[in-house]
Amino acid sequence: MSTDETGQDGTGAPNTGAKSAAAKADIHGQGKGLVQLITPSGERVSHPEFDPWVQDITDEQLCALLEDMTVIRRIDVEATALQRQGELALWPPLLGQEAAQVGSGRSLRTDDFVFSSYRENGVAYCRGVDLTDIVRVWRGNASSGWDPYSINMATPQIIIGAQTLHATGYAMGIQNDGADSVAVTYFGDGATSEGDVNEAMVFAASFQVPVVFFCTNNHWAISEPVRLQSHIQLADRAAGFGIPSLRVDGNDVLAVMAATRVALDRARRGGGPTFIEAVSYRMGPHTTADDPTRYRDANELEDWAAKDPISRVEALLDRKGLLTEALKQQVKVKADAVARDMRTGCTTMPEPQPMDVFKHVYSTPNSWLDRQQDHYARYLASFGDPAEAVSEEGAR
Ligand SMILES: Cc1ncc(C[n+]2csc(CCOP(=O)(O)OP(=O)(O)O)c2C)c(N)n1
Ligand SMILES: [Mg+2]
Repeated sequence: MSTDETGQDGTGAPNTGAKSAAAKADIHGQGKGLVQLITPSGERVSHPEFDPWVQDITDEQLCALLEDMTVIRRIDVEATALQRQGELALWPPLLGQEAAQVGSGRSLRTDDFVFSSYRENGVAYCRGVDLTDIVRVWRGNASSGWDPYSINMATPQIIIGAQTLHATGYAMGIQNDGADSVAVTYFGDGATSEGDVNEAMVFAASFQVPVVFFCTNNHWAISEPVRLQSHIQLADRAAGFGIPSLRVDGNDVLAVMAATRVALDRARRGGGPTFIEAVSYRMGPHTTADDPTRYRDANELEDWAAKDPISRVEALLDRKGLLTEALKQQVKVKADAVARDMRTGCTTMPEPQPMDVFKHVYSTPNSWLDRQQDHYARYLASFGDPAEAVSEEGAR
């Protein structure tokens, strides 16, 4: 921990003035107390406490992690292009957060259940989501992308932090069932200031339920910097709830994996919740509707680009003599194929029909909705057959 409980930087200096601004920036950067196993230049550094949690990861698995991260970056680039081409209404990029998502996503068991925000498209990829389902909602084609039980991941939550309550409730269910699966909830730095997240942590701690609070500190909540949201490290907020926390380099896929495994293990053994702060950076805009150049310094982006999660795994593999042309080609082919499938799925998905608006409102029929449905069907019929209208137009 690099700060005391008053948010001071350990030098006794109060949080005012220029010195304090620097201290706060350091609190949220890659300062002391950060678990790191791969440095930005690709050096594997030893960490006695966390090394054992990833000692089973083979060179082949490291290559697979590189592939995953490259694929999700490719998905992100493709989806951003689809939005720019008018095929999607909006897209929330995850550029820079690949290690946080893959390191944690690949640590989960199939029977664990994920409750995420809108940005965890990489986690969804790890859960095996159909890529067309990822973009379905962003195309405005459906109100929900997939059946949560098909991949044990709820569809993305837009209401900031609400998913943490769902995860805690689900974890209470796991506890009642006597199962050893875990609910894992993903949210951002900004979400930690929301009532929902705080309430979820109170309940999780009170009942010691198997939930992992995975907070991706990407330094920004739209245009609000994390240093304004919290004068202490976010991981230290958990202590106030009696929840143990880990602060990990979120751009280091192995460190994230180790931390997630620690938290999952504790939860499975009945040890209750853990809060993980994955320190990363949102290298792109908040969404495709945002222009971050209006509120953040280009130097900041440059600093974080030097800590890129993908290039550091490439550097590590290179040091090991594993970054061959064949591997690079294999990863590229896979990423291109996934992006192509997503694009095809997006541009060829059938348009929803007007009456579909009544689907999935209630699980059982009810007369009130039936009446509305009949009324709407009659209203639509009053326009005649749209296909005929088009052909008459053509004949004129
Ligand atoms: C309850 C609620 N308040 C406000 C918003 C508007 N909003 C959308 S994203 C966002 C910022 C979230 O920041 P953070 O939690 O750090 O997640 P990030 O977007 O950085 O992944 C806000 C305030 C919302 N969707 N829900
Ligand atoms: Mg954020």
